[in-house]
Amino acid sequence: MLKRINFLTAGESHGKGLLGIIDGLPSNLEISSAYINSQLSRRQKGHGRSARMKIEHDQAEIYCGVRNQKTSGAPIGLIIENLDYKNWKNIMTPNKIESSNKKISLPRPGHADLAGIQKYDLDDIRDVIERSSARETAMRVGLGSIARKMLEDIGINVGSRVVQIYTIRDTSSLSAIADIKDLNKIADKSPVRCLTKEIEKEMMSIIDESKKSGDSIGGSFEVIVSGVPYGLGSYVQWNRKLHARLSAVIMSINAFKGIQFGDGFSSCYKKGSQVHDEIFWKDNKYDRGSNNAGGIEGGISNGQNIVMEIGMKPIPTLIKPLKSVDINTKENKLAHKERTDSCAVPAASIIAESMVCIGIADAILEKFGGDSMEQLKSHIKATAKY
Ligand code: EPS
Repeated sequence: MLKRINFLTAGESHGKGLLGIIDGLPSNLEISSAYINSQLSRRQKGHGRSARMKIEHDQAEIYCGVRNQKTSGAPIGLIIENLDYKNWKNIMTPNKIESSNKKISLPRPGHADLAGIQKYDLDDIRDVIERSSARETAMRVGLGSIARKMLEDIGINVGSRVVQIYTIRDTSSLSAIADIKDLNKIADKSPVRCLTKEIEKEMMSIIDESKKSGDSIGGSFEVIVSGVPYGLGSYVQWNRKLHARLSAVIMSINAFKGIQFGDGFSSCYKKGSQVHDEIFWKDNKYDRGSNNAGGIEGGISNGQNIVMEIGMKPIPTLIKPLKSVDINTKENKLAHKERTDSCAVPAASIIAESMVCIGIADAILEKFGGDSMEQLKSHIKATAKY
């Protein structure tokens, strides 16, 4: 559902590394590896990650499309090396595997394993694990950070914070944060990206408990976009509606189970008079008094912050595995287990931000056009309404 931007990723979790291409961004956008890497390091943090994150120090090499720290308008290619590859060379080699190759035959419930081997006629679940792994999301953050930089340069900021882990919910509102630009600075200081200190402690201890018992837990987080002008997306055609387009890019992220805009599901169980944001005229512009709609009405941005809550399921690799069936013998056994994260919700919030950056950048380019940053900025200056 992207109109102007295309992107692709490739790479396996324990292979040589990840490749990514993003196409359709304007020329003369200033971008550096340091900027991309600062976003990659945000994704690597979070209480509940596995020891893998101690091995990896994700750094993107800008392979093409950027010269002298400026985009040229050409497709931009990134490479992120997997430092863990050195420990997996014998298994992940594209050449004939010479060492003993122990195939994985016990699919994990909740993972792509069983459906994946059926679909691709594979006899080793390793082939499914490697590409369906959330390792791929490192590249989403890499590519998304270039879109993020474009948005920042035109006054749009994307931030997030964790609101729930397992049963522990942070009900604090964001009203204390005057500028969404500051949200990440505050949330990033917390090991679970939670804004309330006491709840943060509870979230961390529930992650520790779950890890100790060999289990995993999920949760949810809010993503907020500020500085959005009126008119991104449209009501005139199904595939131009902004919330549908954002949902498509967000729901493509591993383990995400649902998304709601503004008051979302809770608004569905209230009366219209309790839900819809009334319209006022204040200081020479429209004012809404509330933002239950989450910044999108009729599939169009309405000048308010775009607010989404996104839910992630517990990771399916369990240290204390669930029941499964051996794909060769059909015997009942326990599912495959290997090193895993016990909770990746804080990291998932960064990945969601990155996909939102791509979705919003795409809608901005669709509405305002332009092949260079100069053209984009002058089109925005001439026609954008806030
Ligand atoms: C993942 C399992 C873990 C995570 C991995 C995703 O990897 P490993 O099996 O190597 O310990 O650490 O996430 C990443 C490597 C990453 O960069 O996010 C999975 O099964 O999806």
